[in-house]
Amino acid sequence: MKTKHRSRAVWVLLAAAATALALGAASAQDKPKAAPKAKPKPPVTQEELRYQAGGSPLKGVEMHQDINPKAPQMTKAEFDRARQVYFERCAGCHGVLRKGATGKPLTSDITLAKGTEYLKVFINYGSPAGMPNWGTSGELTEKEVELMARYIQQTPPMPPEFGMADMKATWKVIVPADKRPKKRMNSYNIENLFSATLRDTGEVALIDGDSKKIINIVKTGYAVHISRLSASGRYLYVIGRDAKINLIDLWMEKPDNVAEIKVGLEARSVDTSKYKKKGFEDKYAIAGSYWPPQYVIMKGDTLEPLRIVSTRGMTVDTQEYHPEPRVASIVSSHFKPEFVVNVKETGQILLVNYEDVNNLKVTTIGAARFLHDGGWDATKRYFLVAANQSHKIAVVDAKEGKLEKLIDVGKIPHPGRGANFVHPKYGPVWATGHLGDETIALIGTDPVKNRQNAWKVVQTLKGQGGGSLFIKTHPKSKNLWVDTPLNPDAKISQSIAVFDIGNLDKGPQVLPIAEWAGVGEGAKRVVHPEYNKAGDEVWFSVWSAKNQQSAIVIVDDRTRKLKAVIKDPRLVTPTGKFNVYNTTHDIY
Ligand code: DHE
Repeated sequence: MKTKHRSRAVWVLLAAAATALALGAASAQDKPKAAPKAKPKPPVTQEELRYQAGGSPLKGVEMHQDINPKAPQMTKAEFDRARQVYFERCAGCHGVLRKGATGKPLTSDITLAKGTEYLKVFINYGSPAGMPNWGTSGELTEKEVELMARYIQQTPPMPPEFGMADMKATWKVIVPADKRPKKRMNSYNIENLFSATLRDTGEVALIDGDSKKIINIVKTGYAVHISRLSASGRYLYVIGRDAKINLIDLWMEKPDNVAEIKVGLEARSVDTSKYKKKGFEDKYAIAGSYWPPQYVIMKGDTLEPLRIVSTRGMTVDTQEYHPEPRVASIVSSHFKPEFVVNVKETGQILLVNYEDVNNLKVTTIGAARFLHDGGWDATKRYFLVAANQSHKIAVVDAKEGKLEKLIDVGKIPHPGRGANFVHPKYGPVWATGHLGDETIALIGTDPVKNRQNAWKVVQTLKGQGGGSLFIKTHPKSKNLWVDTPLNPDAKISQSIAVFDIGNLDKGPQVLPIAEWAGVGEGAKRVVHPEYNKAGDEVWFSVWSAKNQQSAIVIVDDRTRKLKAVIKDPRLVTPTGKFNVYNTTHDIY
């Protein structure tokens, strides 16, 4: 495929250029020392970098400078500036405490041994293993490169912890539960409402899926990330990267915030109790944080924090202590009163039984490192989650409470919640796209009637290219939609690939979604397909910069033709969209 060759060529060129520059510069400036070694692992792609190297809200948090006499001197002002750059550019890959995540560890025992000159070369020119060339790309000035080389030899500053008292101090019940409506006070078809992330304004747009009109724009946390629904579909939970959760009551005349809390300093995931049998419906909410590494169980209708549990612990493979294992995705079991909590850096999956929150029972399932996002199979018994840097999908049997299988897939799987459909040849499958390559892996999910295909990649499709984040279908649809918003080629990032489930071998049709939006200049990345309740429309975000026009494009699922475009000056940087019915019932 042309695209495949082009993206590969870009990576090879980048890697070769970085090697040549890094080695050349090292030999000129730093002769006696060994040049930075080329690691055997494949280079980090541009797609991956764009995804990981986002700013962290920790950049604004005050942290103590611990003076290490062996480290090069830094004034407080220099230290603070470098810390800000670190949390804006580096923490996503190297971790808050520099213990290493996608990127290498940068603890001071390692960096002090390398020395300032060596580190300057590394930061300036990057490395074929994936370190960006921060200096030569112009992202950092010469002065900043030198500053960062000194900074990473200091003892990593530790952000503060965030315990019960901190949470309670931020907790606000805006409308007490007994003052809320006793029945639905609006005439919206709530089940077909969409909560759309407005990433850079820290808001969600509540959009009526029937009329396509914006009902309300609700203020939420910083760089808001995802929305999830309570089991009844009444309450909407929104979490920002700053770990602020907003609880929105969809029964109000104009749905709006009724409670809020901050559960940490940085977070990505929230979910609610979905086990129906013992009255757990809408009873609890759970949120996981990146910093501090912990999860908290809250009262579902007020967000009152009840139990905080740390995720610090041992890695699944080398069984070493990890001080900052971030909580990635959380889903809620339909089989048991359990949350499935995925701990990224340790690779452990926790089944947290919430039957008695004062005596929590937690089953720890060893999977693989760098757990990220995932979803249920169609029966909702099995949870499939990407261990992204391990290039694997882990399958958990939520009924038996055990690891079912670890499956090798393509480079850096990124399913969102994945896509379930019945393959004409292999029976029920769940699909994931990849950030690091153009493939789409279809995994058999039926160990009863299609045993020979269960927990195997039964087919690999070729999409438009790497940089895929989300894949989607619907039980009523014959289409499989795959986005590629992080592909470096604008043609690919601005369009969508759609496969015919009945004839997957035919290859995809490509639809120019960004062009259909008619928004003029901009990055116009097409991201996150989401169905309406009926399963006959697919919604896409056309995601441009904050100061440029964005839009939501709605496609008729049967004809694959443009149905509507939502354009509004308030729709700033729309990314994820969450249909109330599909999110409540985990339909994807
Ligand atoms: Fe996400 C889900 C983490 C960047 C849009 N993202 C998730 C989940 C995690 C995560 C752990 C799973 C939550 C769950 O299911 O409980 N995302 C991260 C990051 O750490 C990362 C790489 C870097 C960062 O700085 O945050 C990151 N994510 C992004 C984006 O840049 C995206 C594309 C745009 C945006 O809005 O920020 C983005 N992430 C999303 C979306 C989902 C998501 C839309 C939910 C998908 C779904 O269908 O459930």
